[in-house]
Amino acid sequence: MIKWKIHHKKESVSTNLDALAGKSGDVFTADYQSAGRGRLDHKWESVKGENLMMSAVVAREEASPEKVATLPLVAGVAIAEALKVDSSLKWPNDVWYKNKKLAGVLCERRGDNVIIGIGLNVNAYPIALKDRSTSLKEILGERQSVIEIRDAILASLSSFYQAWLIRGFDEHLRAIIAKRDYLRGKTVSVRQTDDDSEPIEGVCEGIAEDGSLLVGGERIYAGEAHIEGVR
Ligand code: BT5
Repeated sequence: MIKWKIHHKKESVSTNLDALAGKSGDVFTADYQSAGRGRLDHKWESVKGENLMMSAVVAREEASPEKVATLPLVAGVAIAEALKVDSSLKWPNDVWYKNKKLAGVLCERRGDNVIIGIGLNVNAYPIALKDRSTSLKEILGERQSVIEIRDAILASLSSFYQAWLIRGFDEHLRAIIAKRDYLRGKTVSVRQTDDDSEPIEGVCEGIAEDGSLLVGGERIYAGEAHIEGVR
């Protein structure tokens, strides 16, 4: 088990920025982020004091960039397995409950480390995103302890991360992910991040051994997937 060391702030700009000063095993948390980040130029919205925002630092070790590409999925499944709700994983880095987003993961490679940023709506979701986000409180009907959930996720992250370091993105891990795969079997439209091409549309066949999304026989490495009727 990784022995995590927590560094908490009431207010941060972004815990992923705080984590730049960390070493392997450090975890940076905050009650509020003034400029929480998602992928690309997306924002991660805070609701003061209500939710989990944390960035765990792990050693990159000998993990190749290709291998690190599967880490957001490993973090996502670690979150999903730690929660007491039946959540799904939405490629590449989200945890959803039914048709709403519950948590997001932002992994960044920095020097010898990877920063695993996790935002999870524990007791509130941003009002402006009410049509497409939810919280554990909304699902379970009562307030949840942010600290208990933080600790459950860190324990789960520790075991999934260590298994991944040893065995990689193997069949066993992929089978756990496949059971929670939100997109598999659905007709999706995926806007690719790296080019200006038309979105790829087709039935999603799941996630491949390199972490890419399989749609209509094509492998998609970075992008945003949409299902008709769901924002
Ligand atoms: C993510 O990006 O989902 C990654 C979010 C990672 C946030 C954590 S918090 C701790 C650490 N420090 C940081 O600064 N970041 C990490 P992406 O897939 O790009 O999704 C971003 C999109 O999710 C936004 O464009 C909104 O549509 C939506 N969103 C923003 N805040 C949300 C929230 N609290 N709940 C649900 N959806 C949200």
